[in-house]
Parts: sequence; structure tokens; C-alpha cells
Amino acid sequence: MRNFTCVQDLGDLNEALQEAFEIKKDRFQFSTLGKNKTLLMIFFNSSLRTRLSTQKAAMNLGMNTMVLDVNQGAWKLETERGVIMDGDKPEHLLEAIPVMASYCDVIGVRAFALFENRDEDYSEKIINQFIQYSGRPVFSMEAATRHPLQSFADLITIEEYKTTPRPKVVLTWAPHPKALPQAVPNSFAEWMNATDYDFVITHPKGYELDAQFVGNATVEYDQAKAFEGADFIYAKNWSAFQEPHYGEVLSTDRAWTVDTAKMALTNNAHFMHCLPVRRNMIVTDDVIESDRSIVIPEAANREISAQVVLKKILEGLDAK
Ligand code: AN0
Ligand code: CP
Repeated sequence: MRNFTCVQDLGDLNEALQEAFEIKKDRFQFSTLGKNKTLLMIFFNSSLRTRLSTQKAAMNLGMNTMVLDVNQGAWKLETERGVIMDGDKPEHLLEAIPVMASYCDVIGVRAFALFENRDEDYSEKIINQFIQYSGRPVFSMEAATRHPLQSFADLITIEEYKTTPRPKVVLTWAPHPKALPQAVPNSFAEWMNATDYDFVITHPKGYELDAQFVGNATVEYDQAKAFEGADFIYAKNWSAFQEPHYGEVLSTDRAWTVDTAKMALTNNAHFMHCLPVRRNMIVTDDVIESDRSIVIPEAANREISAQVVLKKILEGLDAK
């Protein structure tokens, strides 16, 4: 594998899952694969899990890691070509990318949607510039439209906790005070559509996701109805995708908060969320603390998903 930005890049999903379970049995079995190889992780946005789990995964493979927080201590980067740079950004991405690439072998990038222009966000301009100009393998640590390391960890977690071959998995919108990207729900939908699970998306009117991610999912506007018989509830907030409201918060209706009464409608479902989560907006204390909540093992699986991806990228390097 060269780059990793979406589910298709991983190849056969069942094989990738088997690899994940093998790594989970002994995460140090490939501890020399990354010897003398350097991972550079570049963050345009904050992170707790992605930063730590990806760094840990790289260390398990024997890699060296460097982390750059673009907004803390590095020069602010211009990303548009042709701009007269007389503003607050002293450096252009077009110099920064090859310079950063000269110090490393593999690049991870986190660059959220900017919410200025939907087409630009959905063209994945920033991560694509890294792919185009770095000459290095590049993987997404959440880009404008997808968060594939998260979705892979989510899939691993569902495979571990499911008790029926074809579980009912429900992605539910939930309220949040600030505008959040669609990357996590887009990506989750993309990965769920790559399985044979019974996959349902529920959200208030106006929160329809891009059809390319919704795929074959059932869209149900009645949250209670969607929850009936669910084996997994995956909660997430996102801002509007549809124009003319792209990137806007259309509702903070706490009637959509996942609480005990709603979980009682399910088939004793497990509760999932990628974290960070705002308690009593997205989910009540009782639900996230309940024995059906698997948010901590879900986050722990981020180390495993990152390790499978880095291992495949390292194997691709050696093949060159
Ligand atoms: C981000 C988001 O919703 O995309 C990161 C989630 C992994 N969440 C926040 O910014 C709170
Ligand atoms: N789930 C996730 O990606 O968390 P961070 O934003 O803390 O990395």
C-alpha cells in the first residue's frame, strides 16, 4: 500500500481484519520492520487519540516518530497557489511539504474541513497536495471528508463485540454546540457499506450526508424507529452538508441525545463514539458509563488500526 485515505486503499477488508487480530495477539511481532524509518505526523488540528495511538503503533513497528503541530510553533502555512503572501502566513505549503518530506519516510496528516467552500473541502485539497508533492507515502489522520483510521478501528471493534453475523448498526446524529466536520460519519458510512451489516443512518431533516457515502444505507428520520432492534448505536454530531447550509449547525435539539430510554428500544445495543464526546449533549452519563458502552476498547483499537496501516505502508516501501 502506498497512500491511505479511504477504505478502498486497504484492499481486502477481511484480510486486513485478520491482520488486525494477529497484531492484537502480539503487537511487537514486527518490531524491526520500521527500523531506521521515520514517521512525521503533521497536525493542522488538535488530537488526543490519533496522536498517541499512531505514535504508539509506529513505535511497536520500531519506527522513529516526529510530530509537528502546524498551529503551535511552526510557521502558519498558506495553502492557495497564486496568493500574494502579504498577510499572516509566512510560509507556503508548496515549500513546506518537500522540506518536511526530506526529513522522513512516511507522512501522516490531520487537516479538517475548513468550511469555507464545500467543493474545496470535498476535493481533499490539502492531503492531496501532500500526496502530490511529498514523494512519500501519506496517510490520513482525519482529512476533510474521511477519518479512515477511526473507521477501521470501529470495524475491528464491531467484529470483536458482535454476537450475530450480520448485526444492525445505527449511525445516529446527536446534538453539539459547535459545527463539526462530516468526516467521521462519512467515513463510518463508507466502511459500513463495505461490510454486509444491516446499516441504518438516522438524523434530523437537513443533515443528509453526501450520497457517495450514504450508499446503500437505510436513512430513517425517526430516531426511535431507527433504534429498534439495533445491535450497535454509533453516535456522532456533524454539521450540515447540504447547500446552502454547508458547515452550519441547524439544530442542537437534545431530544436527539442518546439516553437510557432510547437505548432500551435496541437489542441491548453496544454504545460507540469516536471520542472526544460532550456528555449530556451527545450521550448521557448513564449510557456512556453503562456496561454496554464500548468507547474505551474502541479508542484502544486505534493503536491496532494504525499499526496495520503503517505495516502495510512499510511493506510497500521495502517493495520499491
Ligand atoms: C472532530 C470531528 O468531529 O471531526 C474529531 C473527531 C475525531 N471532533 C471535534 O472537533 C470535537
Ligand atoms: N477519535 C479521534 O480521532 O480522536 P482525536 O481527535 O483525539 O485524535
